[in-house]
Amino acid sequence: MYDANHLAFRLRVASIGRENATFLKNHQTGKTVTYGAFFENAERMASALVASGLKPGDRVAVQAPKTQAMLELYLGTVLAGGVFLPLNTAYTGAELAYFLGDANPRILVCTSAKQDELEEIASQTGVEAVFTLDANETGSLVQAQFEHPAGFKAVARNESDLAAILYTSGTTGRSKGAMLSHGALASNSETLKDYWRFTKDDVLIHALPIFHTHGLFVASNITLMAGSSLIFMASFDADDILSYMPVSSVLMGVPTFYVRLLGHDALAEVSKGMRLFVSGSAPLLAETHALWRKATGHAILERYGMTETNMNTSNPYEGERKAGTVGFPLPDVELIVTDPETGETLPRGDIGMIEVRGPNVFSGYWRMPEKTAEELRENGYFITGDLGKIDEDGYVHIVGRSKDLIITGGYNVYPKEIELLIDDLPGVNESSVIGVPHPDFGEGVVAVVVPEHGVALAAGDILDGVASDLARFKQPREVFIVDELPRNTMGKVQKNLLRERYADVFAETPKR
Ligand code: MLC
Ligand code: AMP
Repeated sequence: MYDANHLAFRLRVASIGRENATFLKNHQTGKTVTYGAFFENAERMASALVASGLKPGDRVAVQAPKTQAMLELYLGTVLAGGVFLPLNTAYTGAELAYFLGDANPRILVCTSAKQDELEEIASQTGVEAVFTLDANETGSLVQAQFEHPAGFKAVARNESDLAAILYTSGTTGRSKGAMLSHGALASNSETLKDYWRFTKDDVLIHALPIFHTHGLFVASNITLMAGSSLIFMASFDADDILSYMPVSSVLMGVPTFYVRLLGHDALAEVSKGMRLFVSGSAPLLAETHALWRKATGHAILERYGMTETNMNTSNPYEGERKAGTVGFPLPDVELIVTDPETGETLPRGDIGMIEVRGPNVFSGYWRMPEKTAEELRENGYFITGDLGKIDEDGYVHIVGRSKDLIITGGYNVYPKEIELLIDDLPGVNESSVIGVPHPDFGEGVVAVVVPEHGVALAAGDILDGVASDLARFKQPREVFIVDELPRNTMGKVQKNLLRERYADVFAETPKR
């Protein structure tokens, strides 16, 4: 039914013979699904996709709520030899138009609320079929899925064939599609499963979105590979998570999860039986690490990854989990720190550019050979854009970023994309977008705007002006109108000065 290189096979192997074991419990409906039923559903989904015209290598783009059907669509796409392309549910029509135009998917799956708008865009970008995922709606892929029997024979794939494309924003303001192969995804999940000691007895609280690396590949793939089970929640809710801790063993989250959970009195009691807390996607403050340990007795295990590489490093399962560090390179991952100017490898302890190489690294940016060549060296090292060092004990520290990037609640926001939109608004001369400390999201987005001479602009003009084009999480939370931006002698805007000036803007914001 499956062949050994195939991601779907490697995800299935642990549950062969355990078809009646629970794979997923749906928090919203209370229903559970067994491994047997889940894989059968994925096979039906694969048949439905093929019947709709999917050929090996075709992209299946999906912007839909987090449901079991979406996980079946992921696996069904991979089984059918397709390339899964999940999109953040917060993206607006304008943002989606770019992704569809760039990726040219054969099939698009979206919500009925967006169907009319997207069908128009889809018809101009070569999409052949548009579906929804809601079983109760006409035109639902779930209805088509159950018109087919289980037992789909996986389309043969090599390790280097693509299984997914995930878009990641870029410093130029144009998002890039990171091409992820069957081999890269499978090997990284296998490594993490062993490194974090996942077994079939684990129950993972899954409250992350599944359109990104963290929730889709790290959380879902590891669970499948270990034959563990998921408590599947549509989104983060502190009370719900706390209520599941007594019957769970692992939580994976971005730092915002931990900051928010710390505010709850029940934490100490309900977390007693938990085995592991993992944090990533953004820096976890040493203070949060210490407070968590005090409240629960557990040291959060922080790891470091990215869309292009999956996971690169992790604090150890056994041994010291050092706060403020992201631990050691994972088995098979090589990590060096180089001089950003010369590319020479620096001695241990020196701060420089983090570069990584290994089976986890992506295959390049979709239809962007120049960008790929800029960031992926011929010797296989990927230039991450993160600045860091390796300390005397071998732990990797991330100390900053050479890329102009804001990470807010685990989502990446590239200032350039927002600046370009603001600069286009009437009455705007120029703008600068920065990230400053935010007690809940880690960093919050701030726009500093210079109006054209003699024009009176208000913050609301800027916020209203970008609202329909930008996902909510990218929209500035504060806008300051100023006469001029600070510049250095070369004329470059000094963002560091702006970050200092507005450092306390969110100081009064509650932590939640
Ligand atoms: C929601 N909002 C955000 C936001 N999330 N704003 C900024 N940053 C965010 N991350 C907006 C909402 O639209 C809303 O707007 C307001 O903020 C308050 O929303 P909320 O109800 O508090 O948000 P919530 O739904 O609770 O979501 C917060 C969150 C969520 C942190 C739980 O953003 C989340 O799940 N983040 C995880 C992201 C993730 O998985 N990243 C991994 C990327 S992979 P309004 O209009 O009401 O003000 C990767 C690689 C790796 O990075 O290493 O893992
Ligand atoms: P993304 O492009 O969404 O995959 O985000 C990847 C980026 O998130 C990395 O390049 C880092 O800058 C950041 N990141 C991920 N994990 C961590 C971490 N544990 N600590 C600090 N930064 C992190």
